[in-house]
Amino acid sequence: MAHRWQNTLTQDDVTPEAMFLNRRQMMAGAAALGLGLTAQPLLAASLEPNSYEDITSYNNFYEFGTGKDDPARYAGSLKTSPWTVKIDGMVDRPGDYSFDQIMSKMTVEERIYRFRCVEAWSMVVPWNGFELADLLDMAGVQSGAKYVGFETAVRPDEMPGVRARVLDWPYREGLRLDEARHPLTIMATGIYGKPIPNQNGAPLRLVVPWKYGFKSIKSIVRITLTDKEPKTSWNMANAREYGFYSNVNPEVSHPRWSQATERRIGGGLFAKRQDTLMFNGYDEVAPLYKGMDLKTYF
Ligand SMILES: Nc1nc2c(c(=O)[nH]1)N[C@H]1C(S)=C(S)[C@@H](COP(=O)(O)O)O[C@H]1N2
Ligand SMILES: [Mo]
Repeated sequence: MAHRWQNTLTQDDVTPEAMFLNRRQMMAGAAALGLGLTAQPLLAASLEPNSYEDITSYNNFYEFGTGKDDPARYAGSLKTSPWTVKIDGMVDRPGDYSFDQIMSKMTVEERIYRFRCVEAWSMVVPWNGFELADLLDMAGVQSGAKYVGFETAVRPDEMPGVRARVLDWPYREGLRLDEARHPLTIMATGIYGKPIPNQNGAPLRLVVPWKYGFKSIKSIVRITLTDKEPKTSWNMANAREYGFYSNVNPEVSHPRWSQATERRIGGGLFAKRQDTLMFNGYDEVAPLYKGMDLKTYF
């Protein structure tokens, strides 16, 4: 049966969680034997993903409340089908694209990424998704475009959190076009080979693994190409604490806490904190910021 979160024409059938785990053990075994491995499996072997339970029960999704367990409790009321993403601004083919229309054109793959929240906790998540660059190409980015803006759905009837004015809804995020087109930047549509749960941003959400988690905006309904830096929710709420770039950087403290270390979710109460890595360990993005003072453009 065709699953609506992935394109069965270009992708093998969904990876069941059990198979996924077996494959990981295989990779670890192969690594121990010194067998040649490509970069992606090596990455898979070196990152121990959090459990499905951790990933889907400890969440930030303020449209459903500010508590970590509010999204899992309340996001079930979000109606994610049918779903439409408006792509507008500086594109050749603006329009309302249905989720199914998008998925019929995209190639879904698995990406195991570290995920670092600005609150200094972290997880490792096995996402399923496609590269944002492919979606941008589908709409045809015009030559003057320099930024991409994103917006989350606002549905007071389905989202109890938006009745409170904690943020100026819709939740907004943005990337520079070169960040958006970077091959690490994905739109996630699944976790552990299952459709992405509502609390994690169904039916599609951004994942930018070298930036603090709040940049990875959930349940996207609008993508706008522009030549001006888009307004972003956390920067609008508190510009001193949350910049537009928000690259993970252990050397730049949040005004109220250090970013040098992080607490890995699922490690237990007495687990040792681990060091936070520059760009969350994704050094390949460093050239994007060449010549920029990352203390000023934080
Ligand atoms: N629309 C929307 N997107 C959002 C948020 C939110 O409150 N609303 N929270 C952000 C924050 S702060 C984090 S850490 C991540 C959490 O993603 P997760 O719950 O899948 O781990 O989602 C981000 N995307
Ligand atoms: Mo976060």
